[in-house]
Amino acid sequence: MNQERIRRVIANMEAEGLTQMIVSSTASLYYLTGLWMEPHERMIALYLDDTGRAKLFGNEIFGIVPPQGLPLSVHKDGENPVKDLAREIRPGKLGIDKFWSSKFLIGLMELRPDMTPVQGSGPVDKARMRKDSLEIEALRRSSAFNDKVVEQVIAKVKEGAVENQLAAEVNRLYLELGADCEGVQLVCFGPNGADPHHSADGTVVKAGDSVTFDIFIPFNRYWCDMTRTVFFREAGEKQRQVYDLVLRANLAAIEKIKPGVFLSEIDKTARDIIAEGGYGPYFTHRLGHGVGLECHEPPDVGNVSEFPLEPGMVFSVEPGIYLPGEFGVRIEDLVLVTENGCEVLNKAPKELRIVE
Ligand SMILES: [Mn+2]
Repeated sequence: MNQERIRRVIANMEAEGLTQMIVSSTASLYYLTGLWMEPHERMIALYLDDTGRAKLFGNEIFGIVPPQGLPLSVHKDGENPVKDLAREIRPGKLGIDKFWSSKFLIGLMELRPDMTPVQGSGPVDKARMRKDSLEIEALRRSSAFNDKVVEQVIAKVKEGAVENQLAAEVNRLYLELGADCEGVQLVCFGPNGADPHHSADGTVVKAGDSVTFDIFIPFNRYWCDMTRTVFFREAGEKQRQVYDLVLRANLAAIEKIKPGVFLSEIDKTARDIIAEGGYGPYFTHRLGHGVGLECHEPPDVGNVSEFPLEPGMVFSVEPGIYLPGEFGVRIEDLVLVTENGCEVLNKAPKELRIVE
């Protein structure tokens, strides 16, 4: 168990008026215990109270070897998975991890009608928002790999290039550098770029297409996530104008980042620039999201994100403009909030590029 992290989680519990909770998400459990477990439909739960008493409950099939000092209670398939957990909890409020399956929660409520479940992800999510030095090193390293990969794949945008073949190439390059797995990489040509989540298909590149790469994977559990948009052979006046606007939004938002500023202000900085340029309705998503053990994790960088920035936060800054039937531009970097500003983890160039 990482005692420093547990200590921060308990302080967050106290701030939220929680005396006990259940941590169940794979990433949060790993964060606290160092155990990476994907339970799928089976049950896993770490019980934690405000005195620091912790106990892990899981199916025997996981073969859990708990870290020293963490008691483990094992159940088998066919048994009620929450039976032992129900004995452990105290009456009153119990914080529940946001993705814990309702089948376990309802089972627990049936056994313990004196327990009141409440949202319980906050304490761990907030601790995870401020990365410690080990995490920062891992995130820097992942983004450095991403910078390499994006350059190598941009160099492959040539006559006859196909979206899904470039996406496969990104995964191949990632694995070569030691990525944990393969992922779903977004590669979008021309009008496909107007869909922020277009999945790479058999589309072949044409002269004048915008080419967007949004590529992300974990290395050693910590994610990178970056987007670059280039143009194939030529870029028209409108494409240049839109690119310039998105780049200015990206740079202005980054410029604004320092401890104490609200996340919503960072979002607004980028959004105002795009709106003033006349494309407000075409920037359809939040500015960014936290990144760490998950590709998308708190905090949200959006217009309702009333969190002040704190040193150690890592999140994406990814303004975009999406013009249906025409093209799309998104430029995304990961940033680390420092004591007096921020460090941009991605170094791949951002000036407008026309390839081949
Ligand atoms: Mn992203």
